[in-house]
Amino acid sequence: MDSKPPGALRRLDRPLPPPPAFLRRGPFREGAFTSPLHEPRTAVVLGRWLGAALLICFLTGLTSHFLQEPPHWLAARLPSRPVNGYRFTQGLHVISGIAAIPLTGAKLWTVYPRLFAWPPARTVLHALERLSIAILVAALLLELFTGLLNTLQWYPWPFPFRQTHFWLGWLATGGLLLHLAVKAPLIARHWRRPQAPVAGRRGFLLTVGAAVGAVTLTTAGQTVPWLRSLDLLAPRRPGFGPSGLPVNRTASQAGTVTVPADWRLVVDGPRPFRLDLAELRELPQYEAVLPIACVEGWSVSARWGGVRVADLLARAGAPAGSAVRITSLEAEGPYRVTELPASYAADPLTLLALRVDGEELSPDHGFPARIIAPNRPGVLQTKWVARIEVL
Ligand SMILES: Nc1nc2c(c(=O)[nH]1)N[C@H]1C(S)=C(S)[C@@H](COP(=O)(O)O)O[C@H]1N2
Ligand SMILES: [Mo]
Repeated sequence: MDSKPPGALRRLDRPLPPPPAFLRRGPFREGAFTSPLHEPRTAVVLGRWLGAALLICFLTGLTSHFLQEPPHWLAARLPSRPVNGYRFTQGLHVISGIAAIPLTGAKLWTVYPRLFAWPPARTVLHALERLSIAILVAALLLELFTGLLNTLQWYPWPFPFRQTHFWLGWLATGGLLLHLAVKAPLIARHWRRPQAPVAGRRGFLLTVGAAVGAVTLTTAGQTVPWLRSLDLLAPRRPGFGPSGLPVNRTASQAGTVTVPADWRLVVDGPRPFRLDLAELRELPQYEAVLPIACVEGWSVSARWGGVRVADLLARAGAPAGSAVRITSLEAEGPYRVTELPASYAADPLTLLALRVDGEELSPDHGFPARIIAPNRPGVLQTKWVARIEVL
C-alpha cells in the first residue's frame, strides 16, 4: 500500500500468511474491502482535521475544568477577565467536540479494514500497539458520546459525568499521542499531496467537510449570536425563557426553592450583617453586561443590575484578597454551595444581582438575588443566594 523507504521493516516485507480457510469469509475474505479510500493519505488528511478539533477540545476542556474546580494553589490566581473568556472557550469546546463526531466517524471508516488484518498481531509490540488503538477508540467514542449527551442534559448512566469526562479526556489524549508517535513515519510519508490522487478522495473529503459544517452551523448558534438564526439542532435557544434568558435549572427543578417572607441576605465576616431586599436596593446599584455561559455550550449576555460583591465584603470588614463562600436557598443540589475566589470577589463587575435587563429577577433566574461574575462558568453563577461568607 505504501512505498517503504529502503531498509525499513524488511522482515515484514515477506508476504503475511493468509487467515485459516474457515476464517476466509466476510471481512476476512481477500478483497473484502473494495473502496480505494481505505488508504493512508485519506486517513492522514482526516487525522489532521480530527487532531486539530481534539486539540482545541482538550485545551478548552482543561480550561473549563480548572475554572470550575481549581486546585487550591490555582484558585487564588484565577483571572476574572476577559469578561467573555469562559463564554469563548466553552463555546469552542462544544463546537469542536461536535465537529469531532463526523470526523471520527469518517476516520474510523477509512481505517476499519485494518481491524481484520491477519494475523491479529505479528509481534508483542504490534499487539500492544493494537491494544493502545483499542483504548484510544473506546475512550474517544465514549468521550464524544458523554459530551454530546451532556449538552442535552441527559445522563443515562450510573457514573458521575464530570469526573468520567475529565479522565476519559486524558486517556484519549494519551492514546492519541502514542498513536501519533507510532504512526509518525507513515504520517510523514503521506503528509504531502501525492502526484496521482486516488479516485473519489476529493469528493469524500468534501462530503465529510460539508457534514462537519452542517453540524457546526446548526448548533453553534446557541453561543455565537450571528449564527442564532441557524440554530436548528442545539438543545438551547438563547432568548427563550423568562426575561429572554434560558433557564438551566428552574426553581421547581431545584426542589421548589422557597424564599421565606422574612428573607435577609446574611453576610458573614469580621463585621457580620443582614439586609432585606429593600435595604439591598438602597445600597449603591451598578449595572454590568455579563454572559451566562453554561458548561453545556449555550451562552447569552444580559444587563445585570444590583450590588457589588466587593462593596458587601468591604462593609463586612473582609481583609483584601478574601475569597467568599456563597450558599443558596436551594435545599440540596451540587451547586447549592459555591466558592468565589478572591480575584472574582474583588472584581468591580461581580454583582449580587437583583435585576436583569431592568426587571426584577424571576424565580427561575434566582429571585431574590444571584451571583453574576465575569469569566465564570454558568454552574457557579449561584441563584437564590441566602448567605455570603468571607473565608
Ligand atoms: N443555586 C443554584 N444556582 C445555579 C444552578 C443551580 O442548580 N442551583 N444552576 C447553574 C447553572 S448550571 C447555570 S448554567 C446558570 C443558569 O442561569 P439561568 O438559569 O438564570 O439562565 O445558573 C447556575 N446557578
Ligand atoms: Mo449550566
